[in-house]
Amino acid sequence: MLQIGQTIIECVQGDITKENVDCIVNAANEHLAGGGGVDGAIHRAGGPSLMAELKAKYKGCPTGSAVITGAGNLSAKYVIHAVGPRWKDGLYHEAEHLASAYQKSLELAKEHGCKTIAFPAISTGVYGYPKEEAAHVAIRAVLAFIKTYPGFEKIRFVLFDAESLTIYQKYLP
Ligand code: AR6
Repeated sequence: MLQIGQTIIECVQGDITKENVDCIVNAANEHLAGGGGVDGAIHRAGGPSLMAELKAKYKGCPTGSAVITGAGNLSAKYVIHAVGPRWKDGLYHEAEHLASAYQKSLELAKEHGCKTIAFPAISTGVYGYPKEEAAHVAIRAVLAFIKTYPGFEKIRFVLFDAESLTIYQKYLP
């Protein structure tokens, strides 16, 4: 846990669909088409209204950006669908795109008056981003954002596997 101003940044192991926060972030794809991993879990738990809203409002979402919908049956108010990069070899602006996915998510959360937000480890599943590097990028992006905007109360990284939790705990003890 790390506290900067009024913002608590913490990491926990768990299923992000169970989080009691204003908004949860999804690791989506550019087509906003749904899929496996955390995306599948969020759409299953949230119900069909998420996909209906995505289809009605958005044509897709470029890598490094994010869009927002309601959260259907989830206890969160919003789901932010962020698109992280597929990992190639680190020479294709992966870090920049990943940082941007976190930053855009935080901007949307701020615009919608959210005080609490939960992130998964975007890109570290199907998209193959090395977990340690991805954690650095994620934490750096969050710290940079809260320097300019101190209004969040809680930013949680919800890690599905023990390995990811251990990595985050090194930086957010
Ligand atoms: N709660 C929290 N984290 C989870 C959960 C959960 N319920 N389920 C999985 N994770 P991934 P990506 C972790 O593959 O790499 C989808 O098909 C998982 O262990 O969900 O960004 C999309 O539609 C991993 O650490 O997302 C895209 O096509 C992290 O979430 C593509 O996968 C991200 O893994 C996006 O790939």
